[in-house]
Amino acid sequence: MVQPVMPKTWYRPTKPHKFCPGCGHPLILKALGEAADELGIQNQLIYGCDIGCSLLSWDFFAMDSTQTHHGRTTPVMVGMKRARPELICVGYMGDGGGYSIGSQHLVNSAIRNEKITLILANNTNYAMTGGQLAPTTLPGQKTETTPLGRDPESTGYPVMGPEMISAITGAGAYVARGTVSKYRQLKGFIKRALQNQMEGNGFSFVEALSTCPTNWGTNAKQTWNWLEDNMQAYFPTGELKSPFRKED
Ligand SMILES: Cc1ncc(C[n+]2csc(CCOP(=O)(O)OP(=O)(O)O)c2C)c(N)n1
Ligand code: SF4
Repeated sequence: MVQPVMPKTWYRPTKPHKFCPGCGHPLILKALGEAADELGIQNQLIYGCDIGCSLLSWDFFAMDSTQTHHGRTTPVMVGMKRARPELICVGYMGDGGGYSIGSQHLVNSAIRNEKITLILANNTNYAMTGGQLAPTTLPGQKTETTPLGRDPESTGYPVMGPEMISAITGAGAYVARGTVSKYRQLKGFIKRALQNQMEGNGFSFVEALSTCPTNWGTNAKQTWNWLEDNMQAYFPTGELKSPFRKED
């Protein structure tokens, strides 16, 4: 029998992915795959994904992967890192998984400065379950559970994840927020978050602003406009904390 030839890259570029057209998840995952390739850590890296649309990546990469209960990717990756410190442990989750049901894990692992890398896709809704309110839903944004628009008086204001993580982590942490509309910048943030773990510095966290046209009910142009005009205006992008910068 002819054995399949593994591609040079550790993600499978020829395998059709299962995300909706226009979804931001595949762009974030492509950035992660390319960053890992460029760092040459394919054989060291272990990938964990959450419940939510992030789980559609469970067999996206040609590498060891695990898929956890909703919000539990962080402690699973912490456990793996503690058991096998030589591995590069990367968790991937949505804003619901990270900032809502898994928020206690995110906060406590950040406070302990666990030496893992987390990447969180912020698409301002609970996508896989049909587009309900998420911790990141913008004020006034319509979702399945806020048909008149999010009212911060009763549901609170959007979680500013990287700002929170930046405040509670100690020295050696790396924290950034990127967006799928600035792919090269996002890939740079993910690469530094991996390098930070490789150097054994501390907790590494990248939030990626992402698109969800299916639940936003937007066409291609409206999707991009919503990301750039509304999300990027509310959630500033850039590095918030970096051991690679002298002033931090
Ligand atoms: C313990 C538990 N509670 C609730 C659910 C239902 N559930 C599945 S996906 C999801 C929301 C996912 O939203 P998010 O984490 O933001 O990821 P997205 O789908 O937007 O990428 C929920 C509530 C579940 N699977 N497990
Ligand atoms: S529902 Fe939204 S987040 Fe999920 S795959 Fe479709 S576009 Fe992407």
